[in-house]
Amino acid sequence: MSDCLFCKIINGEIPSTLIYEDEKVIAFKDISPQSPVHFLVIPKEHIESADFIDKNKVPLIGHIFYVASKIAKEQGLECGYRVVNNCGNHGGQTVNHIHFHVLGGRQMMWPPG
Ligand code: DGP
Repeated sequence: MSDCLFCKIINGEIPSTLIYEDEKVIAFKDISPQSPVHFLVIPKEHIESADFIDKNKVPLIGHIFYVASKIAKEQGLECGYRVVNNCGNHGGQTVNHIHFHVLGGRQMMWPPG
């Protein structure tokens, strides 16, 4: 989508600190890190939110979790990490291209705010 911020990052129109790329997804550092390690894993295909995951997209979402854990290991998060997907207004979603936050490098608290 031409007006989507994360599509622009995928296309290289907006710079990012890319840490992983394959044919289906990219991962890059969050511009406003909430923990010592905070990166986003996103599909190259524009999917607005978790509410728009069709049945045929289920393998792609599994791939995202696979990539998230692979990168988490590479980033030294051997003590654990949190994967977060914010969906819609009440979920706190601010960018309407589905993305999974991976946060680590400190103790996470529960419940989230
Ligand atoms: P969410 O609130 O779940 O929609 O998270 C959106 C995240 O995207 C937020 O943590 C900040 C991040 N973000 C927003 N704009 C940019 C950008 O231009 N570059 C990068 N690297 N991250 C961004």
